[in-house]
Amino acid sequence: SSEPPRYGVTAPLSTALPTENEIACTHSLIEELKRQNNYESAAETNKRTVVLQSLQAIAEEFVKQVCRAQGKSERVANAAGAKICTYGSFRLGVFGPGSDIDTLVVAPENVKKDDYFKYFPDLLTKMAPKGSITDVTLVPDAFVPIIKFEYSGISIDLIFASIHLEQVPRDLSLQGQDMLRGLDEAGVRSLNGTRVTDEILALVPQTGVFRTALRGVKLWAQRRAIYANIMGFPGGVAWAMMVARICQLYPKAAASTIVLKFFRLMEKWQWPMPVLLKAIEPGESLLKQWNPKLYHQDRFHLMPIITPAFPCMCATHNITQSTKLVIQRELKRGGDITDKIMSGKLSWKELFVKNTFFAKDYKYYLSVIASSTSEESQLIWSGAVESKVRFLCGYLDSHPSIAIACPFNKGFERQHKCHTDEEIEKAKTCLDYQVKDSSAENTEPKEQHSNVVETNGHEEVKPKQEESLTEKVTTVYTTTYYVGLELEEGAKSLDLSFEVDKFKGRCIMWDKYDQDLMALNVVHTKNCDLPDDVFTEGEVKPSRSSKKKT
Ligand code: 3AT
Ligand code: MN
Ligand code: MN
Repeated sequence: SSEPPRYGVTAPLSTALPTENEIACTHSLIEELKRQNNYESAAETNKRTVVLQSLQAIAEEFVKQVCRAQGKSERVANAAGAKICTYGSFRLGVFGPGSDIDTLVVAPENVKKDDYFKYFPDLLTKMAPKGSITDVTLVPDAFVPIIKFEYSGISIDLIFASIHLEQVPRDLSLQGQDMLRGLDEAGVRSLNGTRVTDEILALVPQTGVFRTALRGVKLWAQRRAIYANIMGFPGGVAWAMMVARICQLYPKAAASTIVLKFFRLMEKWQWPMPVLLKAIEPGESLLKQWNPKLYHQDRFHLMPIITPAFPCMCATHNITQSTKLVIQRELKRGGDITDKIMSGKLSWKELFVKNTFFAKDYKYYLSVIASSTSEESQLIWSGAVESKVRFLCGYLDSHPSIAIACPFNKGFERQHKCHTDEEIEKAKTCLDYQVKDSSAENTEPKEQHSNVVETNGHEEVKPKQEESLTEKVTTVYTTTYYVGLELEEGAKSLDLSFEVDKFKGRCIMWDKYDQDLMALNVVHTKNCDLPDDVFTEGEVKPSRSSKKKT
């Protein structure tokens, strides 16, 4: 007998073929995705292929050079080899015009991380066409050590792994636990980006259907501001696994049906039952895998979505009570809209309507403002604070007066030109961005503060002003993360100082924190006091209520 291959940990829910209407809805979904600029042209994609071929040649040369430097024979150096693998949206086949290429260099065991950071950057600029490599940034001490750069205008994230083989053939497969032998945690993490994406693709019945549905889901999640692992939402890999699971349950369905079922099943999912693409198999090595029966910390995962490659891990451990609620609310909205799309009452563009996080969803916000007086320190400081905002949200979730504490999924960068100490202090809380008006109605044109330079969105950063001889101009760089607050009914006190102090303490515990350069302020902001730059064109900023404060 020729049974069809079965995907997933349970039998499918339906093996029905798509109806004509479902196929038509899939076509209109693809049309809408095209209108939304979600696909890039064939010429652009060809450029990516050329860049990857070049990186493969550079990686091989890199390994050769290291072998020679180690005194190995020319024969050994030539046979050592290297392999360029990809992960992320490029590997999944859901990349758009602005996507980077997430790339991994696999090298034989004698080539180490230090060699990578010592040799690779120079070789890159030497071997790539002149002028095509720009903005090279080395991050050797990151969670996943990485070299970032632009190659012919394409952003590249390049990570590195050294495996236990003497030779790395171009057709090497990274599947199987054997590949992880002898690796430390960092090595495993570097390899697993590719291992996980490869597994996901292997575990869905129809790759094309999966990709189209995932494009729709990713665009929806981005527009609804519920896409960002670091802030406590699912990231790209987690959304991909959710969609993949739906594809397993409806192995013959069209993409439009997958999108609808995705909303309906994920909204009603019996959390904390995990989303699994395959059974978690015991490992041969000592590497820890997700296991709430064994590990206490795994029991706190509110929406566990588990990666399919050994060691299986939870991709959504950052999700909080509030982000879970907001995600479920959005899933409901998505399902309701998609229902109407499938019955011809709405079109797909309705699904992709921008969120109303600032324009409507909350009356009160916390502004978490990381500031610094140098651009370089601001880059690392804002990153450190960003990675902690979800903890603040977690503390707030436990506050009796707070029903929801939901972070916006990205920060807002601003620059402030300050002439006095007083102005510097104001800038650190972005008060110079707030438009003060005493009138009850907020209808007159907004005054622009002269010392404000907008850096958000597509506006260009103005060049630094010349310092005049008589006055010293200090530029304060700020990055603001917003947390929307929904109060419990009848809540009276809103003293959040305990939670805020705990959060601040956690941020400044960071070993690179420098109190002379960096500051962190958390301030209450009412919806009508939100700075203009958080609103996009066509959005109406909430106005002051007609009741005047006395
Ligand atoms: P784009 O099309 O690039 O926007 P993507 O899904 O490829 O979407 P990223 O390039 O940001 O998204 O991330 C690709 C993978 O890299 C996802 C995750 O496994 C890993 N990754 C991203 N950021 C981090 C990080 N800060 N720390 C560890 N891993 C990360
Ligand atoms: Mn990417
Ligand atoms: Mn990336």
